[in-house]
Amino acid sequence: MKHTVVPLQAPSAVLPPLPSGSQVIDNDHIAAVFDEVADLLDIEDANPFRIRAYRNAARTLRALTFDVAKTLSRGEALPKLTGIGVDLAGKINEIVTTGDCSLRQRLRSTLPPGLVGLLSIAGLGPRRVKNLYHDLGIETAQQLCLAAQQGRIRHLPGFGERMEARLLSAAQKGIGKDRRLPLALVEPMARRLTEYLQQIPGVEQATTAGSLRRMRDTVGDIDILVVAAPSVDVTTQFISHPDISTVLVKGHARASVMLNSGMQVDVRIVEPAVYGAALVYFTGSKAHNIAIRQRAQKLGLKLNEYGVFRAKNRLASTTEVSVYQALGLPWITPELREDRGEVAAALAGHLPGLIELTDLKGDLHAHTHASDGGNSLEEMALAAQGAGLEYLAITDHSQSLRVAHGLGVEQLLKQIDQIDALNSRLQGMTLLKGIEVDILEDGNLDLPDDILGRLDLVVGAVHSHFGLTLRQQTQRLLRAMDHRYFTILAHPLCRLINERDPLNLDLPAIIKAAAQRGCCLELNAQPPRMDLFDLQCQYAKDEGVLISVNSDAHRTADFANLRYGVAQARRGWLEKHNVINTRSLTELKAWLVIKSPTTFRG
Ligand code: DGT
Ligand code: CA
Ligand code: CA
Repeated sequence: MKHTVVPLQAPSAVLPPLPSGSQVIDNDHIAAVFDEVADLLDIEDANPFRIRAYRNAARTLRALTFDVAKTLSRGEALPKLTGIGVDLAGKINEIVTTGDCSLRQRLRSTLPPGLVGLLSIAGLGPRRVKNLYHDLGIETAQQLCLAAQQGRIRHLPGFGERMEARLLSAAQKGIGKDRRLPLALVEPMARRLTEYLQQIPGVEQATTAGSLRRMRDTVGDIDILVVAAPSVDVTTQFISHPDISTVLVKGHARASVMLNSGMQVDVRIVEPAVYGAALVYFTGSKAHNIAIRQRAQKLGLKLNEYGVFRAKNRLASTTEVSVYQALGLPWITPELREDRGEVAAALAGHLPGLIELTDLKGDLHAHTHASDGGNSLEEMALAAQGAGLEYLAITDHSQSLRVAHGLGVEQLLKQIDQIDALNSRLQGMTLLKGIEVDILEDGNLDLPDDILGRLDLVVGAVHSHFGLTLRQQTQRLLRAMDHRYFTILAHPLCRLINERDPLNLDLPAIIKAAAQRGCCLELNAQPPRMDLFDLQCQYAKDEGVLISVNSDAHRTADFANLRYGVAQARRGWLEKHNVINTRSLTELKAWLVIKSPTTFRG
């Protein structure tokens, strides 16, 4: 992930847009352009002398007592200035006459667009941005927050725990304003608040509700339900939390605030006696609440956030189980509460037996430092084992993905040997040989058949040409899936939450094709991906397609993300048998053999 081949959009501006060529540009502005060029060259690891030349020139320009643009507009030549030779004088001319400098434009268009934005985060200079990008693949403020929350930044040379905390707080500023954030990013924000609330004397419990409790892939705002006696003043203490920037509402039984991150938080305080009913209500979804209220009406009952009532008589309110029971329903897990048939299924006794994290026996998509990962084969194997898995497929990138140091045939052959050698030493963990092979623009795969045929499995993925038309993109994927060694389509939609839209695809056609060809579709558990979406998993399941819930781990810590994948799978109604990597290694190997070319190729 964090492949640098995101489509090149207009980079977010650090500088104000440059005036058009006809306007006069002052020395400070030219200096700012040179400073940015120096920053960008620094991130690009350019020659230090060249970088210093731009910084020195910027300093010289700021110290001048005359206006460069005015001099040039009078048709006069610039006097000889310290540190500004022919080349830089030409650049000054270019900025003054065209309004911009082509070098700056080129640098901005070849570096991931988010990097320029990272430079504006307090505490981050080009050197640190470069380290974050090269060592952890961090390109955007959102990715920086996620990495900081996971404690991955402190280990970089020259960073440390305090710097990580400072960067997290700086990078979070405003990130959640006007947009939904990935679940994994919001969870720790909510945890800090619930832990704080929990410590307030008289508070019995503080629980997250809303979309966060339903484990939706993105969260609009944080909802917290607090249980306390009415005599306890919860909100006065709550609003003194350091993460809070603005108090929107403050009453005795509720508060709404904005965090520094721009996320809104709604807190409701209830008495223990109505906890269950309130939790059902504030967990939602709204659509589910409406569906169960209709169920209550059918039974001649009334349902609200205080309980289930027959006339004035309260039948249930203390626990969620009792509330559902009073409606003649079994307890419904929060992930299913979306009004997508769960009430009817509950009534009929047909609620799915949803997959659990402990059902996963392996992971079929992971990287090592052979491509853009951060750890060795052995480190990844041991970390996967530590996460409770018995097998792990190593699927580094293929050659055409140059920014991720994709593997060519020779390197892959070498890795195959390394995996064989390591497998003979490992106990209770088996590495499978795979590749995350690029699906090229025409639907061909990025490596020849004779090498793909030597692997245990082939994970195909799109990392370029995101903007094809619906027809072209669909044909491209169908063609790739036709390939005789194709096993799993990775992150089928290629979306990155808040950063890249899903591909333009005829997904039902892809799902049908997967069913016919016996390919799996991936549910990629990286927090910014979460791809397939929940509804699409449900659709794939109905069409008989197997899903592979994969971490796409680039580092040992990434196996922790499998939790989010399983949550999304549960939201998609998936049961253990719908997910290929719940199978034991023996069963999986048998399936991979059956899927082998001779049997499978139609
Ligand atoms: P979000 O914040 O957009 O990620 O999604 P939710 O589901 O957390 O929505 P939110 O925060 O507006 O409301 C939290 C829960 O409160 C929601 O899931 C159900 C309940 N709720 C809010 N407004 C209404 C309403 O007008 N009617 C009903 N029945 N329930 C509501
Ligand atoms: Ca919410
Ligand atoms: Ca809310």
